[in-house]
Order: sequence, then C-alpha cells, then structure tokens
Amino acid sequence: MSMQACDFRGDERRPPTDEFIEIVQRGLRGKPKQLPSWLFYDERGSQLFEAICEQPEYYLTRCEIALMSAHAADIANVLGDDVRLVEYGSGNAVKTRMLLEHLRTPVAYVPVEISAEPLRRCVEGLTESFPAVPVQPLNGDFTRALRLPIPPRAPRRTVLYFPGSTIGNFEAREAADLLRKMRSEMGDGGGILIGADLKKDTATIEAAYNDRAGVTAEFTLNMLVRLNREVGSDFDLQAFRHRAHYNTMAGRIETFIVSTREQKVRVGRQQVTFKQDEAMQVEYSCKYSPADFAHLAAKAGLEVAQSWNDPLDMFSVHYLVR
Ligand code: AVI
Repeated sequence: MSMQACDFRGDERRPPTDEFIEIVQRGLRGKPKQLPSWLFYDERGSQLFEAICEQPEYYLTRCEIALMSAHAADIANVLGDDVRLVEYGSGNAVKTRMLLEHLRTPVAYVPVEISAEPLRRCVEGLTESFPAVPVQPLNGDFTRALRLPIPPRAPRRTVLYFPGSTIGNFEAREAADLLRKMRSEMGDGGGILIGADLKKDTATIEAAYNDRAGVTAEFTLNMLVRLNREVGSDFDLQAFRHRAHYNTMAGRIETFIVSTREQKVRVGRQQVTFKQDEAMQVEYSCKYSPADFAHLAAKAGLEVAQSWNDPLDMFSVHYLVR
C-alpha cells in the first residue's frame, strides 16, 4: 500500500471510521505488514514533516530552494508568458514564490490541496504578496482527476508544478500513472515542472532519513499515535522503532516500523501478532538519476525538455512536455 492509495490524506478527508479501520487491518494482514504513508499527515505529522525539512541532514528542501535561487529566472523563461500555474499540494509555497517572482504575466495560480486550512493560508499569503496574480484554489486530492477552475483569461499553457520530490513517495508504476494523469490535465501545449531527489551515496541519503535529533523517527512513530487515537488500537510506542535504509538496487529509501519484541496489538476487533524484529513497511522515497527520470517520464508519454540541478548536484527539477 502506498501514497496512491491515499484517498484520505490529511485530517480533512479521513474515511469513515469503519473504512479507516478496514484499510489499516488489511495492511496489517499483508505479508509483509504495510501501512499507507498518507497516515503520516495528521496535524502533528505535518508539523513534524516541517521540522524534518529544517534538520541539517535532510538536504532535500535546502537543495531545492538553492536550485530555485539559482535557476528560477531561467525556469520562468522556459515556461514563457501567460502561464497558468497549477501546484500539486500548496505546501509552504517558498519555492512557488520564487517562481512567481520571475513568471511573466501569469494568468492564474491554482493551488490544489486536500486540507482546507493549509490551502486557506496559502491563498492568503500569496494574494498578499502577488496581488496581480489571480489565485484560484482547488480543495481536492491531486491523485484524482481534477476539474480545474475556468481561468480568468486564456492561458498560453498550463504548467503543473509538483515540487518537493513527492513523486518519490509513489512506487514506479503509480508514479507513471500519476504522470499520465498529469499529462492529460496539462493539455497539448502544457508541461510539468517536477522536483526529484537525485541518486547519491548511501550514507548521505540514509542520514537524511535518520536525523540525529530523532525528528524523522518521531514522524514515523506518530503513525501509531494516530492509530491509537483514531482506530482505538493499543500500540505500545516503547515497543516499536523507526528504521529507514537505502535499497541501492531499487534506488529508494524504505522506511519501516519495527517491533522490538514479540507482542500482540489490538486494532479494532483484530488481534495482530508481531514477531521480534518484524518490520511494517510504511514509506518509499525513490531517488532518480536523470536517466531514470527520463525513463519514468517516457512511460507516461512525456519527455524531459530541460533539467536543472542545485549547485551541489543533490536535487533536480525537470520540465516535462508531450
Ligand atoms: C514528502 N516526501 C517528499 C518526504 C520524503 O523525503 O520522502 C517525506 C519524508 N519522509 C521522511 N522524511 C521525509
């Protein structure tokens, strides 16, 4: 189970309780046990993710911002005039601001976000900073087909902006499906501007997902806190730990919640048995060389028109066209 099964990311669209319990129980019956990664993002989880982005080991956010500092003007130039910018997830919009500062005559900015409160904050902040850019928020799940609002005037092209390496949280087949969906949403002359973390040495990648302050570990285990609160399970937080390791062959960080002893846990009416050291898979974070990404794009009928790296060559942003 993965991000794409995430019909209910965030607190806003939590499935009705029975369905929520069923999703969790199904994952725990699997071999190996799995939990969907959208479970990370309750209110506390979202705060912890923001804290992860500040950790010295988590280079992704810093490098993507450095990339935008170095190349936003060039990127805006490639996107051209009269662009309608549709962002998948509204985030804290730091990188979006850098782009909007350079875009010439943008027709509209459309943040797509499943959680109402972050969406509201994003609209408020961007309207204040860019009063001339019409903001047309879309409260919805970007993994589903989107109905984009009618733009205030005809754009020359629609560009879907998907920063942050979130594409890496989708398994390869799902990532291609999502890009295919985006391809149809951007239309004929449109494009996709997308962030992807680059492959690099194992130690650097593993450190990013095992920060010394333990913020990522808390983020991972917060999933169990959420389950205890929302499905009435009785996970003992002291008896599970976070593990993230880089699978070089697959080119991805694989994150697990590991049982530190043999134990039984109640999840709804189900008793779940864990062996000592048994691992539940909770997240993949795929890393892409430029060639890997071109290959992924091709599976979705797209090609890489241009790519940019940050000054340290840690992170990349690609512009994809039909
Ligand atoms: C949201 N996503 C790009 C993050 C990543 O790097 O895969 C989520 C994350 N998980 C642990 N640390 C950060």
